[in-house]
Amino acid sequence: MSDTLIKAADAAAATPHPDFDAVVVGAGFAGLYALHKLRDQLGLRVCVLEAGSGVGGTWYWNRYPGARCDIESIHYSYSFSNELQQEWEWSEKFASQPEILRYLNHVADRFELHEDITFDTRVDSVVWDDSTATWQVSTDTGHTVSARYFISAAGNLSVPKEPEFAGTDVFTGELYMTGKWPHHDVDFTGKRVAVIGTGSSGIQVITEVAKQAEHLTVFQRTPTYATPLRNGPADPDRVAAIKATYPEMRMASRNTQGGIVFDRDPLPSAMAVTPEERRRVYDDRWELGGFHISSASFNDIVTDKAANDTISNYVRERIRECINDPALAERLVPTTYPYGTKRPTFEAAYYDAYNRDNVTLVDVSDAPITTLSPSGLRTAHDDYDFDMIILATGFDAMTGPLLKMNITGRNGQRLADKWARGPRTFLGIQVHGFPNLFTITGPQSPSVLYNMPLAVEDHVDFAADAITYLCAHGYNTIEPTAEAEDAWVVQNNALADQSLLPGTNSWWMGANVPGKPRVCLVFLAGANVYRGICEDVVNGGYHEFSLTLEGQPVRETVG
Ligand code: N01
Repeated sequence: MSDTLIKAADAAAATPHPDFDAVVVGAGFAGLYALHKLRDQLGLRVCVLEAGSGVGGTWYWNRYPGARCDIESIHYSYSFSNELQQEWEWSEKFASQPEILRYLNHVADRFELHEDITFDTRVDSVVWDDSTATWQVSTDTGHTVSARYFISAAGNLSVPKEPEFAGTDVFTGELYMTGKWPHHDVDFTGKRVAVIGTGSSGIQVITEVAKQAEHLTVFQRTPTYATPLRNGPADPDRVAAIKATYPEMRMASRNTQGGIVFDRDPLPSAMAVTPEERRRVYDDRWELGGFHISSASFNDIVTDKAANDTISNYVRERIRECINDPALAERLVPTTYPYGTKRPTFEAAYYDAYNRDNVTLVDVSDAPITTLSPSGLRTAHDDYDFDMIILATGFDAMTGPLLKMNITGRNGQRLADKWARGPRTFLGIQVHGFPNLFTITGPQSPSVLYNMPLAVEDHVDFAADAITYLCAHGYNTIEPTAEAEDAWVVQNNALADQSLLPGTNSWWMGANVPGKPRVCLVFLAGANVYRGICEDVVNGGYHEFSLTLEGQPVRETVG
């Protein structure tokens, strides 16, 4: 625990003033920028609490072999400092986890952020105290600090999903989770390894483990539609061209749906062109790699089933071409859900792994894994022995990180109770009944469908603007009205219903965690539309919010 937190906790009992103006949870992309923005630009007293022993957030925890970002580095980086974006050099088109972690450490050093971060400290209770208009933030180290503003920068994919099978404590071999990978080297040489899960994490780790393990067995419940990433060394000419107009490029990116300017613009509809033209577009985006195929082909592939069939069939056909054994290929081809209704995955030699003699695919869609055993695992059909098991089974996404902190708002209302049937927010950043709580890239914002560094900058800027507004008017608290929140929830659900997403069991829909409410967790109209809505709210003087001065409402609000 840092001296700052101990001193603040000691002083807490003695003073009615909050220990900090703002407590920020998490020191990943969002928390680092929040600290810089609130401390260095607004002049607030800020404390960052971080469960890990270093900065990096998702890039600190997900250090499994093969971990790499599938958004181009030149986009997947901060834009808030032109000096920073000019001076940092990415070595590859798509950065690996170690390089992103080096970048985030560089940012923390460059902006002197470490000194206000308390590491190895997990927030386990956050309670609003109406009498002092402060949040009381308690940690697993036994300390409580108070703050006027509570900023969750705890991430969207930071709580690994609880295994759906029993026995993780009885397996006597080595057990790993991609989302909590150890800091020591893991040697797969000569080992019989199992990987469970074939999402983004699974396909990256499978690709690497296949090259080393004596034998790799992949347990697949649902095949993925993986398309080529096409990584390579950063192209100096392309980098120079982007850096020459970086601020303009960032602004253009923010005005797109997903926060990335692609090499191609998407066409309006897959159904408005001939089959030959469609094929030409898909082939072209396939060759370009990464998100080009999903985000820069046709605009209606996740809203129109007939349009979707064209891309789903195209990707299926291309997957078949990658696998030598036609029967095995059929087991790797997704058939039960439309392309793009789960988060797209990108591969480099993932399918090649299945052409190796040391890799076996086990389909557990009909015969689920029931338990790990002392020597391996058991499905409804068979027993398997392993030296190592790797869980790549995903996350309790979006709401999990917030609910895990046990947040209690006004009148003792628990966030977990309020969200029992799914999240309720306004703009995905504030919650009625939870004053001065800001959820960076929270549920019902574009979040994971918006290039994350830009998404976190926009949200932190929104929070900073709201705090500045409060300070300028002498107000104590801000929270959305119930009416504004209701309307936002309705709008989110209506957008989801206009898409193909609700029909698929994805983490976007909360459907990967048994018992979790099935509701779309992401605002689907695009970052550009969302930014326009936020701008109107700010320019309109926060009319969708209740504001208080010394505990008294300062105006009757409109919904
Ligand atoms: O998790 P997932 P992830 N028995 O939920 C399977 C980001 N990310 O960690 O589909 C058997 O996608 C599950 O099967 P099913 C990215 O946003 C980005 O891979 O539920 N299998 C699925 O195959 C991504 O979307 C990058 O039927 C079980 C897998 O486990 C998000 O993180 C890299 C099972 C989970 O896939 C999450 O990705 C990594 C069970 N009981 C992550 N339970 C890049 O930028 C679950 N599964 C490249």
